Amino acid sequence: MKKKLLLTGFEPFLNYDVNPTQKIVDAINGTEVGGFVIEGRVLPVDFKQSAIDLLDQYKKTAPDAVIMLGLAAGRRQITPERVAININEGPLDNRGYSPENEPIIKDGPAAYFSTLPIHKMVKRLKDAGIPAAISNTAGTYLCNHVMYRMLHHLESTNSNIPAGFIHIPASHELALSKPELPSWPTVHLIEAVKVLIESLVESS
Ligand code: PCA
Repeated sequence: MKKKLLLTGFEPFLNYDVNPTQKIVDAINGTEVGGFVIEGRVLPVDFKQSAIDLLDQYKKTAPDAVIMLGLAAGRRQITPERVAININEGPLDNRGYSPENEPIIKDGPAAYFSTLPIHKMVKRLKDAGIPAAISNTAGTYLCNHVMYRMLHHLESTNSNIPAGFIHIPASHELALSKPELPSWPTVHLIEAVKVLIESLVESS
C-alpha cells in the first residue's frame, strides 16, 4: 500500500484575505509527492475547533507522516519549526476568541519538539535554491496550537511517525492587499513544500 502524508493549511485570518497555505494544500491534495499520497485538509483559525478537525482527519487518514503549514506574514524564508509550547495566546480567532496565557493541555508538558528532519529539510531547500532556516518559535497562536496538539496526540498514542509544522512567507496574491509584506509567487511556495515532503522520504 502507498504511504500517506497528511498535509494541513489554514483558512484566511485576521486581516489577511488570502492564506497561501490553503492554496498550497488545495494544489497538492490528492497528488503523489516523493512516494506519498497527499491527503490535504484546510483547518479553521479557531482555537476550539482546529485540533478537532486535525485529529479527525488524522484518524481518517492514518498517515505515515504529518506536515502542517501556516502563514508567517513578514518572514522571508521557509521556516520549519523546532518546538511547540503549551500556551494559547493571541488576537481574536475567526470565532472571536482571544486567549491569554492559557495552557493548551492542562498539566501537559511545557513543549514538544518537531519530529520532522528539520535540519535536513533546510539543507534540501537551500540546495534547491530556496531560502530556508529553522525557526525556534512557532508563536502562541493557532499554528503553535495545532503543532502542540498533533505532537501531544502522537506521544499519547505511542506513535513515532514524523510530524511537525512549517511556517511560510506571504504569497504575491496576499501582497496585493498587503504590499508591505515580503512575498513569493505561489508556485514557488508549492515547489518548496514538495521539496519538504521529498526530504522526508529521503530521511526515512
Ligand atoms: N498562521 C497563523 C494561524 C493561521 C496561519 O496560517 C499562525 O502563525 O499561528
